[in-house]
Amino acid sequence: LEKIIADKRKEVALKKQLIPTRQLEQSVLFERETRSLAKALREGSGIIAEHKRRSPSKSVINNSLSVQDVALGYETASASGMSVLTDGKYFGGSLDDLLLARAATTFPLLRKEFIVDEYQILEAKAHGADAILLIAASLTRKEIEDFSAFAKALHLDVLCESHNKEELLKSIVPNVDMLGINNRNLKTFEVSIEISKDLVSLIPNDFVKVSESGISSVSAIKELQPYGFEGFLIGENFMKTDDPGASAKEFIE
Ligand code: IGP
Repeated sequence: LEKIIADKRKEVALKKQLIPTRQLEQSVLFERETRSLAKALREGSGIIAEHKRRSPSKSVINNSLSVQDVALGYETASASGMSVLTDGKYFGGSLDDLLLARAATTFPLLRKEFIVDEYQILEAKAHGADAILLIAASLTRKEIEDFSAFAKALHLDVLCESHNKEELLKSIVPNVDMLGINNRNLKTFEVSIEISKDLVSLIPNDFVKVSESGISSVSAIKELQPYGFEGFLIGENFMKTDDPGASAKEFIE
């Protein structure tokens, strides 16, 4: 994770020089009215289905699908929203993926990225996102406060993810809408949904509670719901199949 963050800081510094914020703010999508992912989770299936080509822990998951088809499949399956990984180096994603997912659908989109700078929040908005992810492990409380306030001012929802008590307590910030518990340790890649169960009691009720990663069965969701989880972020389980939309549909029905 430290390496990813260090690379990301360099990447953002370079992009800032090439594409000024003014240019992002002038994009057509900057005018679009966003849709709340938090609200969609509360009112719908609760599934956030992810577009994920590869990952540091699994290498290739799926490299042969078009992001538009995946997006449309997820929307048709009644997912509450979609998470689009935009990191290139470690996940094989891009901001173009976000743009194409936006072009294909109208449901809420989450920009899944390692956010270290407000600039990336402007990029998210300019490429059609409705929500951003903040990763507590790599941010200070002050950064979580500042980035979430910045996102709110752009009418973007904020999902802040943690993996342990310290990170979670740091994430309880008024402008955060959804608190995610990542069942995967981003440092060791170990996964267990018990992490969600262990930490959930620390989350105040005004946040939408989201369990992330390693969810591969409907029974896991049934197990987590009584703990108050209303959102479930699922990537690999859908993306490893030839038709992620159809897998999501089966799962949601
Ligand atoms: C999805 P999975 O195990 O269903 O593919 O996990 C999602 O939770 C995972 O991709 C993720 C992630 C992240 C990726 C959660 N937090 C932060 C990159 C960065």
